[in-house]
Amino acid sequence: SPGEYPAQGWLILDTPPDPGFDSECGGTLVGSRWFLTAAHCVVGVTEFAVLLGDNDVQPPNSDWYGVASVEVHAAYNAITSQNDVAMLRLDRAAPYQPLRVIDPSETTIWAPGTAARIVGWGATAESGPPADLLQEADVRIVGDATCQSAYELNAPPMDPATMVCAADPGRDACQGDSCGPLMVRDSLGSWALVGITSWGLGCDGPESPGVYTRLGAPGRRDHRPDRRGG
Ligand code: 4AZ
Repeated sequence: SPGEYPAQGWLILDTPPDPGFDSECGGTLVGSRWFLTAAHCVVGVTEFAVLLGDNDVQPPNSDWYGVASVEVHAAYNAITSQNDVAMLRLDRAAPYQPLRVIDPSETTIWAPGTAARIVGWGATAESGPPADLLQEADVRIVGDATCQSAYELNAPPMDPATMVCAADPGRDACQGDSCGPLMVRDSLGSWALVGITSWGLGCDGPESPGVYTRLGAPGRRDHRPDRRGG
């Protein structure tokens, strides 16, 4: 409903050679002029616009922001999707409540099995059209070993040092939700940002969980999936 996710923004992008805005992503206001999104949404982009304060992206839209600067994570790897994060500085302050980013010391509030929420204007079915109204879905944090197993035959694999997975039957991020938030409730009942929608096979949940940029404490990169299901 209007105002339910005040930090949610719609990021539209112009990537050459085609003129004009040609792709759509999400992103999250984390400070009055700071907009956190994924690197894969902004690399190679020449023009940006961010819409805030509007849950219906069909015109009319009133509160557009320009982007003054873009900082991509220095270790972003476009081939492996590691460190898929970028910070945009908006050209003016936005009057909406920013979302709190998880602190690395907080680990219990996003443990495997925890209920989490994703939002976005992406497709509501694989290969379907994007949504006009902001959609929400409840998913659960998936353990690192389980997610590594799910993408064991995938190249590149799921990297628990820089990625976290979430899924639930029939509920997943899809094309156009990219670069938006994965949130969990903190002990006060407020949302905290734990992930950024990054990649995944398909849009349909548990066999191929959605993979998110990991904003909390890194998982162990040396851990290999236990084939006996542990
Ligand atoms: C995408 O194309 C996309 N199910 C993002 C996340 C997922 C699938 C597709 C995860 O932006």
